[in-house]
Amino acid sequence: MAYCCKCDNEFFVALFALSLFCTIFVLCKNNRLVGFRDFDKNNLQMQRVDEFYMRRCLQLARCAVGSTSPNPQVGAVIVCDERIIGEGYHIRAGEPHAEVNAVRSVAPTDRHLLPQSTIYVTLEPCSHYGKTPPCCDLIIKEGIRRVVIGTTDNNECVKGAGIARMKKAGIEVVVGVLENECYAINRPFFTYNRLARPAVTLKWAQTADGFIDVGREGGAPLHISTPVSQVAVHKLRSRHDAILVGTRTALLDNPSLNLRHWTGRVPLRLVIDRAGVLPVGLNLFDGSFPTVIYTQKTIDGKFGKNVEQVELDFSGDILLQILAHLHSLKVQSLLVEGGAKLLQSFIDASLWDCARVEVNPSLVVRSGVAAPVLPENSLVSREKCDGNEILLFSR
Ligand code: AOF
Ligand code: ZN
Repeated sequence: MAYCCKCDNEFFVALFALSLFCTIFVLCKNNRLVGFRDFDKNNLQMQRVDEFYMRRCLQLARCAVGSTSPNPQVGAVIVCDERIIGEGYHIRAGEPHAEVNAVRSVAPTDRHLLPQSTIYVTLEPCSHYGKTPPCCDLIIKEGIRRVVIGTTDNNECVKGAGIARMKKAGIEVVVGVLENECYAINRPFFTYNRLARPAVTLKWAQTADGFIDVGREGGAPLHISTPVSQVAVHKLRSRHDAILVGTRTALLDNPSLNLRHWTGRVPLRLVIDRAGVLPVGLNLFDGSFPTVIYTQKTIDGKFGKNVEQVELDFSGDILLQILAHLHSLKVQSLLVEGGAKLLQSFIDASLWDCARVEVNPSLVVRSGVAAPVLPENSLVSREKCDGNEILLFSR
């Protein structure tokens, strides 16, 4: 009988392929195929753990709300074997960053654990010498083996350089855990860096039929807010670096633009007075807090302490000049409180980021100063506050 070696080989190859196929089939059926499934499971578990600790970082970062500008709010947590061994947050500009406070908080008995630890931080660790030294160098020096970051820092001096330096030092770096939340806590900071201007919030209150005031040349303003919703307004003020009003609002309402129903830092008070008509007796010029007057021509000796006059070219675009001036002062967030003309000019120039509009549903005046008009489709949320409706818009 002729012996065919080729047929024999083909037979064994076919048999081998069949047995391999059967083995894979059985393993898959019984969920026993190690590899992708376990890898996915571990990855998912790791992601959940990372998000858990990042949430704690966000809690910490929020402890400094309203106090860090022009720096961002940042929280950091150091974890070893599922135990938080250190945590901290950035409290005030000029003071240590979150990572520094977290490292400092580690007990002497736990310091040796740092090389086996993960540091979680809401913002990319900085790589530059500002008022404080680079945090990425501290992380490298301490030998921390893994860094989990919420979002990158878009400050010109950092922009990925912190991540690059840590990776180069052999550290495992994960970026983008709870990125949206980590971005949201520092929206003004990111806007300021991205657009070279402060983030602009527009704020007004209006009647049910769309007026912000009755037409008046004196007398008391219309009460649209309630005592409770006023508290929310002052809280909003405390979250901004500066507040701006126009000449007519300053003259008719005589606002103080300070914080009476909430605590915190009083924003820089700003008023536009092109022709220098505002009387020195206004609350804005009481010297209790700094005030800037944007004017065409400064008047010597008219105002006391804490009042500065800044000249603008009123034949040009004054909004851009104001925003540029505020950028130079490192003002990252501006609240525009009126009047209607000034608010509308920010809307028309697309120089706004969000708006808070309070509507009193039971107040109808039929005529007066019409409320500004925002672009269609910009409403993002509505909620109730003491019977009034608070509408939030975003561009
Ligand atoms: C961090 N962690 O907690 C903060 C960071 O003048 P400095 O030294 O305080 O630097 C300010 C810049 O550092 C700030 O603009 C931002 O880019 C970053 N802030 N970085 O690693 C922190 N607050
Ligand atoms: Zn830093």
